[in-house]
Amino acid sequence: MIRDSDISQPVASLHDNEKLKARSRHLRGTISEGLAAPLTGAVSHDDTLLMKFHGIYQQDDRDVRSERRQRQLEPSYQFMVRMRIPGGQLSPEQWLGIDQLSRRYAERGIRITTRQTIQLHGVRKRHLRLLMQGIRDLGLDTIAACGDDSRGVVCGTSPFLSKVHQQVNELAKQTSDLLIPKTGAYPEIWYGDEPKSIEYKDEEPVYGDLYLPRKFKVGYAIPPVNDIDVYGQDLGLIAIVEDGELSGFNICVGGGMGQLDTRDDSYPRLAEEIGYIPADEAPGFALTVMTIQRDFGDRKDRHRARFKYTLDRLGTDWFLAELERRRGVPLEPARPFRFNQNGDLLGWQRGDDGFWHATLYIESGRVDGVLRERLSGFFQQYGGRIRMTTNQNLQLTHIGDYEKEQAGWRLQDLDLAWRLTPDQQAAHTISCVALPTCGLAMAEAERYTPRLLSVFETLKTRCGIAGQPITLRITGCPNGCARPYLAEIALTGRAPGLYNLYLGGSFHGDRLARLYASNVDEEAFLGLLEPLLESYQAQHQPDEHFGDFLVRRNLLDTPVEFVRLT
Ligand code: SRM
Ligand code: SF4
Repeated sequence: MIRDSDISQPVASLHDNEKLKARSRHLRGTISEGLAAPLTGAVSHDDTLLMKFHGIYQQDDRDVRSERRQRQLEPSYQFMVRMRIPGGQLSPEQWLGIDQLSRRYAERGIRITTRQTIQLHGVRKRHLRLLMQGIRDLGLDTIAACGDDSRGVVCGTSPFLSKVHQQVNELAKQTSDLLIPKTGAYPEIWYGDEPKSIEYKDEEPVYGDLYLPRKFKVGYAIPPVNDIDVYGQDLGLIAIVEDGELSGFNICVGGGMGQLDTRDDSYPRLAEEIGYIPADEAPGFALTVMTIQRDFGDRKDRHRARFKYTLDRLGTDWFLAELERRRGVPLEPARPFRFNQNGDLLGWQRGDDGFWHATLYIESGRVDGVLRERLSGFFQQYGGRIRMTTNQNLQLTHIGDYEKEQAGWRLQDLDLAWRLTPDQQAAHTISCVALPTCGLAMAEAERYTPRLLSVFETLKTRCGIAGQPITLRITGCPNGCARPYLAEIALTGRAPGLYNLYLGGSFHGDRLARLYASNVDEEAFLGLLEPLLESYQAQHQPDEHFGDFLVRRNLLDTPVEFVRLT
């Protein structure tokens, strides 16, 4: 039972999701009963919400939704299962195991996400437990990959490039372990474990009965690469390296992309830098920040519940004072560092210890069909490690000098070598899943990407800037899963074939793009981009990126309004 004294808001005013969490016995609900119900492929509304905390989303195949409705059939229910892989690292055996599970239980291959983990789509209810046990047998799990909790902690660039990279990666893993929910519901429901006790009350010492008001995202970036988009995280930690050693982290708070086109009081927000902490404090520091959000986040209005809104409502000064009260010491001033890009470094790189690492381009992170076959073939004879990136790409890490040449030949043989040096524009483009699985998608994203890349390339060539990398991101709705508002050019879905066009983010991911045109189709947005790209070609300064050029020349000050949807 929750009491008013447990939280900063009266219990009666809580959002229904909060009340559901409170009575769920730490996320048990009636999930087990729902899995056993044979007459439907779905689970109850409440259990769909609780299952998110277990890393599982109920979805339906939207391509066949209306046809099934006409035939008076229930939607084609299926589940998306998201793994929690802090830092995104896997062994080849784990990859091959996931590949097998995806063939057996999922209908859409493997999907690398923008938070460097893996999702399997199209899993039927009857296969869920088998899949979850298969994931456990690989030494992995899905707990808190979704839900109102701390999501998988992301960590930038290859952990094996230097000692500092390894240390930061280890801290990311420790942070993830510290922030993970402790409920016994997960092993009980998915593995059939006996409950440790029927008293659930002490199970969640940090989260309590209500968990968090909303999701909470933590990310570690290692300059000069801002591949994780640190300014889009609820809590971002930027590694500060002094005399070749990791000294600590600059802290930034309150980033987030999600917004609703229907609410003016929802918006993407850039995380603000507030100070510096010594390196070994990082995991505990993340816990302190998360508990401030736990105690003060809005539990009435879910659209205003993210940490960014807590900060804007109560103020950064208030937050700093609360942080100091809980830590006992103020933050030190932020220290100097520099980012020079926010995409992945594709191709081969050599670490300080002499090992090689290769980053392969994977369009929209989708690994299915021939690509899945080829990657499996490669990993069957591969002695290194694997890492997913936050730009949906795949990294082969820890390849010795003597193995590099052989790995190169194998990549050639399997027609994978071109992925080390893909087309510049493709390498700087990411898109979210969207249709047909995402229930919130209003327009295509992943499935539209090949065509978008082709028409955009043609336009760039016509404007004389074919080789210029420009960050381009597309999402099927304004929620921002591909972090569009940090790109130089972004399209966010409004309706089938129609997008809002955002322009002017920075190449380093440290400035928000602005809405330039609403509800534009392909012809319209290409038409709007053409004169801007031409001006850029003719007038940009040496090394100036497209987004910086648009802002310097004030070309975004007058947004263009197009067809308004009724
Ligand atoms: Fe996301 C919801 C997919 C990264 C902001 N996101 C969803 C759901 C679960 C739709 C839903 O709620 O029903 C999508 C599932 C689609 C599907 O069929 O798989 C979904 N989000 C994804 C992924 C798979 C996109 C991708 O193509 O890679 C990413 C999975 C990350 C992971 O492994 O954990 C993904 N989502 C993000 C990011 C990027 C990031 O974290 O770096 C963001 C923006 C950052 C942020 O959180 O502000 C993001 N997703 C959202 C939001 C908006 C949240 C908000 O504050 O308003 C939603 C909607 C919601 O939560 O209500 C959402
Ligand atoms: Fe779905 Fe929207 Fe996220 Fe794309 S941005 S995956 S459409 S919620």
